[in-house]
Amino acid sequence: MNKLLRFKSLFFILITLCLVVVWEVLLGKPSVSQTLPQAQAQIAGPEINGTLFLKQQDDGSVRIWGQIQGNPQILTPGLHGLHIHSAGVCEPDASPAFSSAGGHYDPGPYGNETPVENNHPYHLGDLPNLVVNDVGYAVYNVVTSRISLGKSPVSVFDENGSAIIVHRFPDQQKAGGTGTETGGPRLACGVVTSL
Ligand SMILES: [Cu+2]
Repeated sequence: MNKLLRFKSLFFILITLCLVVVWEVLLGKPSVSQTLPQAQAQIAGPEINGTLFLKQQDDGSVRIWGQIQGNPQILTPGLHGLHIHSAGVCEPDASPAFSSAGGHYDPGPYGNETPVENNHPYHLGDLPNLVVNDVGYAVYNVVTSRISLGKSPVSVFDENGSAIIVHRFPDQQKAGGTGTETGGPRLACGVVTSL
């Protein structure tokens, strides 16, 4: 290779590198790591529907917010247990309804998802109650540091996914409580899906 050709090749490489730097710096192309994971769950059950959104926060916690409404004869005024369950499966016709969503999300070597009473209210998927008003409408807005939407040992996006369940009764958040005291029958369900 003659000297001129080598010089031309080097020059071409340098120009290309400069253009890449200008593209990244001046045009402010966002890097993937700046985007915090988001997800949603379309909540559905007999005469109940709604949407919950989930967003990873800067501090690593996850905010969960949205609205759920239903026939007030079914989604009765007052408190209703709401949890992240261990499998991303919502089957209203399962017996009992939505039982295929499994127990409360609780991964790890000492996880104890079922029977739910054994480790309640210490599961990673245990959350504050949904508060329903007189016409069967509820706004939910909580922050939990127990789960993650990203790559993490506590990510809700594990092998079999996760689902959010709304229960008939209040979750009394009580250790050693019965199945009924953790919320009882399942009224509605939504698979957590990445946005
Ligand atoms: Cu539950």
